[in-house]
Amino acid sequence: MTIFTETNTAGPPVVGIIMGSSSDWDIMKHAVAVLEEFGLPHEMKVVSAHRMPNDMVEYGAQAVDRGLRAIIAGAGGAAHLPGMMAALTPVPVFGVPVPSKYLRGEDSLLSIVQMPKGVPVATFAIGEAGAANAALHVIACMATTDSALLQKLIAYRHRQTEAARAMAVPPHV
Ligand code: RP5
Repeated sequence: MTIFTETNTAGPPVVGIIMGSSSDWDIMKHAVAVLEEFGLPHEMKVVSAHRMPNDMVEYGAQAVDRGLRAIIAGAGGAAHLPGMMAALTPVPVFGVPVPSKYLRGEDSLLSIVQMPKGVPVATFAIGEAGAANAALHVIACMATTDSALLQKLIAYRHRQTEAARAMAVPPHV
C-alpha cells in the first residue's frame, strides 16, 4: 500500500512533513514554505496517530528505505504523532506543537517535548514559528554535509539580518 502523496518538488523527497489532521495545515504550511524556499525535496501527508495508527506504523517502517532523512511531525492536543514516529524509525523527528482549541497548544508542547529517555523528538515552539524553525533546523543539519545548502542558509541569515537592521521604531507619541 502506498500512503504517501503530495510530493511537490522535483526528485524523491528527503523530508517528510506529516500532521495529525488537515486542520494542522495552517501551521505546517510554514514548514513547507521554508523547504520550498531552499528547494529541498519534500512530501506532505496527513497521518493521524489515533485515527490511522496502521498508516502511521507503515510510514515509519518505510521511512529509511524511501530515503527520508528527516521527518517534521506536527500535531495538537494529546500529540502522540511525533513521539510515535520517532519510535518507529531512526530517521530524526522534528516535532511541531500545533495550537489546540482549549489549551492553546500548551498540551501539544508538553506531549511532544516530554519524551522519555531513549527516543528523542527535537521539539520546537508552538505554532507557525515552530513549524518554520523545524524546517530551518532540518536545513541546518543537512547543510553540515551539503556546501550548496550551507551557502543558501548563510544567505538566508544575511537577508534576515539586513531586514532587521532596516527596521525602524513605529511612529509613537
Ligand atoms: C490532532 O487533533 C491533530 O493533530 C489536530 O491538531 C487535532 C484536532 O484534529 P481535528 O479534530 O481538527 O481533525 O490529532
